[in-house]
Amino acid sequence: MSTYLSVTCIPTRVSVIGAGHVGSTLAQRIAEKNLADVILLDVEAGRPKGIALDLMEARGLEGHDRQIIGTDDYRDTANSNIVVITAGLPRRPGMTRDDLLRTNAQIVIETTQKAIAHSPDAVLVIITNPLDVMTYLAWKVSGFPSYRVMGMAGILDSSRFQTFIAMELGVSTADVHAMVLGGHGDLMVPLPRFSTVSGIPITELMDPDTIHRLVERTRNGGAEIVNLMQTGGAYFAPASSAYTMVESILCNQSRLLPVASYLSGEYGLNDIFMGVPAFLSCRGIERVLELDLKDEERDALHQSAQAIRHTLDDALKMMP
Ligand code: TXD
Repeated sequence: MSTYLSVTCIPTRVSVIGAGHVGSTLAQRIAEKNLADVILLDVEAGRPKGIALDLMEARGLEGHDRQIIGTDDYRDTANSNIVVITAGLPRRPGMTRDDLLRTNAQIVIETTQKAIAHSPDAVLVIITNPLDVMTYLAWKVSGFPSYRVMGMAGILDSSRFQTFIAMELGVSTADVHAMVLGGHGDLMVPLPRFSTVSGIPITELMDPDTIHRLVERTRNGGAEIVNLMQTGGAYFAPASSAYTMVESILCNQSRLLPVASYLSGEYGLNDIFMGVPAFLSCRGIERVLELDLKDEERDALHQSAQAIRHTLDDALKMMP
């Protein structure tokens, strides 16, 4: 009889809370790129279970052996390395902005509390809108150190800017690097000076009017897709953006990515989550990078912060 070495195999686990468009597409990306096992959770068990089974049945064709579990039971999410919160409601007819804020705030608070009870050492990645405010609430209720909580938006906004630059110049997206900071809203701050084609700032490749047009299209990137689709919003690029964060954390890549990070003095801002460049490693946010901004760029960032602060104050007032 042969003797087998007794080893404990602990698979890498990512829990995705909310099995809607973004959540299910993210689950697919994580499993099919063979990055980690995925637990997909939603309020009702049927949808996540069905999606998980569907993804499992594609494993042979996609060439991986990752486990995908669908559930409505937080116990199944235990010991996740990363918890991604995508749970939330879209705005419905007759619903005010405040109604949506209150509803999503309650959902994010509840799902964060339940998820971290079973994964106290996880890194939290928030996706639910309004993004910067929801990330703050999740951090507050989690009691986690701020480097273990972050929000996804800047990568998506930068990816949109990158696409528009590549389309305008007719060059490969691979050669374009774009940087968008600030909140995930109308006042986000695309930075042309820090956006390049093979290292050349776009300010040397395009006239100011063209850049302005691309900046405006980036700011309206989400709305452009909602208007085209009529029901629902973007989810492929958002899922790819979240995947990029998850990969950088799990693989300890230390990629420099714009993410909603907690600021305590950086850029002259305090006690707020907002999109800034940060290094993502297995610990979470390794370090926020402070760019040397021009006065007008800094002013734009502060204006964006003011808008987040305003919504955050409203959200905090609504909380019990
Ligand atoms: O850049 C970004 N951060 C964003 C944010 C880009 C795209 C989408 N963005 C926001 O993510 C969007 O405005 C929403 O707030 C979330 C999720 O978007 P998605 O398109 O995936 O929404 P869906 O398809 O409506 O899915 C939401 C799911 C749905 O299956 C609900 O049943 C579930 O969330 N849900 C819950 N799951 C668990 N627990 C609770 N309480 C719950 N409530 C709703």
